[in-house]
Amino acid sequence: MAGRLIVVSNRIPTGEGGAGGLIVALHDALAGTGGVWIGALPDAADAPGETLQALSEEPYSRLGYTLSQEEMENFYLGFSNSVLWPLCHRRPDLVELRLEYDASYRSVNRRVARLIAGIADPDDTIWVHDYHFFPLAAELRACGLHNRIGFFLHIPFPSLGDLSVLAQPEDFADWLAHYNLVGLQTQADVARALEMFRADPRAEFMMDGTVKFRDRITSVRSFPIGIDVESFQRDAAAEEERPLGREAPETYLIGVDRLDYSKGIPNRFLAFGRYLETRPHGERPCLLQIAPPSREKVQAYHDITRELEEIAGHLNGAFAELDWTPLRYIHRNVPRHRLARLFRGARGCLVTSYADGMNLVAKEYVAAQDPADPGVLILSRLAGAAEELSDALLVNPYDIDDIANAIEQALSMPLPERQRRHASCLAKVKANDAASWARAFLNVLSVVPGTLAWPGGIDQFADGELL
Ligand code: ADQ
Repeated sequence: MAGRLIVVSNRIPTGEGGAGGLIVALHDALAGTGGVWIGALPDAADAPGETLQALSEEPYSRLGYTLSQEEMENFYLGFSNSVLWPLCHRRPDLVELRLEYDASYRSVNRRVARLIAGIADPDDTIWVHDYHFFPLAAELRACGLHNRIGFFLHIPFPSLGDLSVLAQPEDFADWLAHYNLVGLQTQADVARALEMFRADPRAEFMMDGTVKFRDRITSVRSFPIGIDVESFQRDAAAEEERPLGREAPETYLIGVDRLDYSKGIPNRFLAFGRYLETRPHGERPCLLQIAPPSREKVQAYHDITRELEEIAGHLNGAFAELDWTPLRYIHRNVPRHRLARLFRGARGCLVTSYADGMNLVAKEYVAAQDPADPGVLILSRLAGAAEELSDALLVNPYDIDDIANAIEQALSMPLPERQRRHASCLAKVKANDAASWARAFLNVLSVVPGTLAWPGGIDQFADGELL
């Protein structure tokens, strides 16, 4: 890469610890090449930030801008998390359309583009992350930037039908076409993105697989995200010396999620209850569910929190005994090294998302296992991870009996079958870790066709003038 790498994400890492796969992957990519990471500062201000604040210079510079309180509500909780999040997670019924959300989303993207344009050199590569910034490349182009700009969407690509719920659905394809490369988690996501372009009369498919959209050329490819396998394995093995003690019951399954309606936690609880009704005599396994609440100001998140408390209460009411609480439901964040230890001790892990870009918990659970005596991953076939981890126990997250049967199967699975399934999943997790994900994306971004449909600069003409 000739110039610097400029990474843009909604949040910028501001402190020590709490590093998930994404942060680690981007940190490695930036530390290797040098560059800049730009994102919003965690605390909202009275007014939108019109400048970038330097947070650090080593080993790469981190620059933050402030969102105003109004933007937190309308851009972040509003358009990003009450329109785009449900839309991409196949819940158009939860979409809340409001003019002020739409206006704030566009104006934040415009302002962030201006801030980036103020520091970008012509040979810098810009890598934009996630649904908060669909229109960012279009805004950067409007500022006159011709740089290579890539986009990675961490969540599922919406279906064509769901897109029509947007007030101006035609903007969506146009926004994406301003990127040189659109990276998605799975082949299924790529298929949905191409379906959207195919249905759009402004798009044309080129012989080399790229999409020509008006005067622009864009490429759409899948780059399944991975985790930092070695560090997770190290944590899990090192912590093994420290017994879990009262932190975990003797025989348990684990679920770890941000508390979100897309993660399918109610059906997981109901399926565990169904399993308990029919379990073999004398077995008393527990489900340890760790799910810190998120985005609580959004009604749908408030509702799912209440629903889960109700189901958990019923389940423990029906099955608990004096010395056995079947469901332990914890609303806190757990430090990563303890999480790795809890994964290693669990006989199974339940990932039952109704829709999920990838689901890193599934990969972390596989990495944390002892290969000699591994637990079993029960994985929703609607999570992106299922495309790679086909030797997990794949379940339909809408089918409670299917999940209950998988729990029974996991708890009674003979050792050779557990080892075989685990070895197959681990090989896939290792083959595609966080660092190789970032490398693969940046390599492709550096070779995909440039922005313009015709070298020489159709860009100098106004949109549509030549069409
Ligand atoms: P998320 O929806 O946040 O990510 P996921 O991929 O599972 O979902 O990542 C969650 C991360 O947070 C994992 O690293 C997990 O260990 C950690 N975590 C969750 N609960 C925790 C807790 N209580 N304590 C400590 N750590 C916790 C989005 C998309 C996913 C996609 C990722 C990355 O929704 O589909 O896989 O981005 O692209």
